[in-house]
Amino acid sequence: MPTHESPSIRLKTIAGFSIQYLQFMDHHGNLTQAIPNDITPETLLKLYRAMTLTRLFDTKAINLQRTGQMGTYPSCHGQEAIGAAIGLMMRKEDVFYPYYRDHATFLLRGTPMSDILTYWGGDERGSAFESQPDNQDFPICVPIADQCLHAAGGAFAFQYRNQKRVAVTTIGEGGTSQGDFYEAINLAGAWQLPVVFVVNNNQWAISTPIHAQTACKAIAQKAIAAGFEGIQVDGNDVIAMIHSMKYALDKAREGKGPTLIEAITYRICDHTTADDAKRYIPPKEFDAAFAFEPLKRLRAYLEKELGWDDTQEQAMLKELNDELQAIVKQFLERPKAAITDMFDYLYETLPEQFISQREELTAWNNIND
Ligand SMILES: Cc1ncc(C[n+]2csc(CCOP(=O)(O)OP(=O)(O)O)c2C)c(N)n1
Repeated sequence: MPTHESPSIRLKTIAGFSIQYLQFMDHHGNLTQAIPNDITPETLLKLYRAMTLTRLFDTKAINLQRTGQMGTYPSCHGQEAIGAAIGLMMRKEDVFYPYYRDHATFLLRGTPMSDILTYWGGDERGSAFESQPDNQDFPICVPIADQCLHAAGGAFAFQYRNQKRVAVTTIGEGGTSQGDFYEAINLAGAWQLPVVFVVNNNQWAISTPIHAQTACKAIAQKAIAAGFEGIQVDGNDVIAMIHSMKYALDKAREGKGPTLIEAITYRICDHTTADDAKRYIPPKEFDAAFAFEPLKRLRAYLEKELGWDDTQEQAMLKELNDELQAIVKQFLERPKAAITDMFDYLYETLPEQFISQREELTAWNNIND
């Protein structure tokens, strides 16, 4: 990088930074360093189960969309380790400010997955978590980066009230180009808020590749500009993900401020069901990324270290498929929301032009019902 310095001009260094990268397990499921003692076989089996169910859920959700039973859906194929680690490590009293690729987190936080399908079915009741009156997690946020501001605000409330709670928010690497993200990290740093920013760096923001998105070497370095720690983690290594989540959550709970975790992964799927990634991702690059995905390596590790075998795998798959069927049944059997809801809850008094639209829609619905 060019600098001001020249043989005749000397400058004094007043700050510098480095970004560290964490990995415990490579893509063959081999350890690259010893794993921390608090990560037990039970924990890893729980994660494996949750990540597998997330993958089945994902496939099912795409099928529901393709058969006209659900709306647009963003897959998290190949990115399950990120969401699973967040969901496992957050405490109940913490609050989650999600973006739209966090199905594994919802699963592990005990959110009814039929609510998530309801949401993607275009029905806002899916965000209400009606069966969980204590659930304070925020709704899925599709407008890019808004959720980071909500998380900073929530974290300020926890700090102000002296509560030992942490706000956790997620965002894609592309989303970190948005102003709202910078405003949120700036506030988090200035006030040392108890918030964790997890960036799902899946290399693509729809069709924009990371190299066109930013000149930064690492997204994690954006935290340095805001005055707090940023770390880069192998986001397909669930062990590294849970370790870094634990670190960041403990730190925030102890009043030691925010952390940004950049989770490196790859989007081995379309952006959403409304996209066709084949039109812009080079096939070789796309296919090569499958070798690094998180489930395959965790299974390889479990086979080597815990003797996980095919009989156990098949038994687990049977249970998970039954669980999934129950989720889908609950979603499909939920009575439909009234078609007029979109008019009835936005304004106190419906503006003139919408009154006739509401009537027209009601008449159309009566004919087609
Ligand atoms: C404010 C805003 N601008 C544009 C969009 C359209 N949009 C939806 S997803 C997306 C790309 C996001 O990419 P990234 O942040 O990398 O996350 P990823 O989807 O890859 O997980 C864009 C531009 C939006 N939802 N909100």
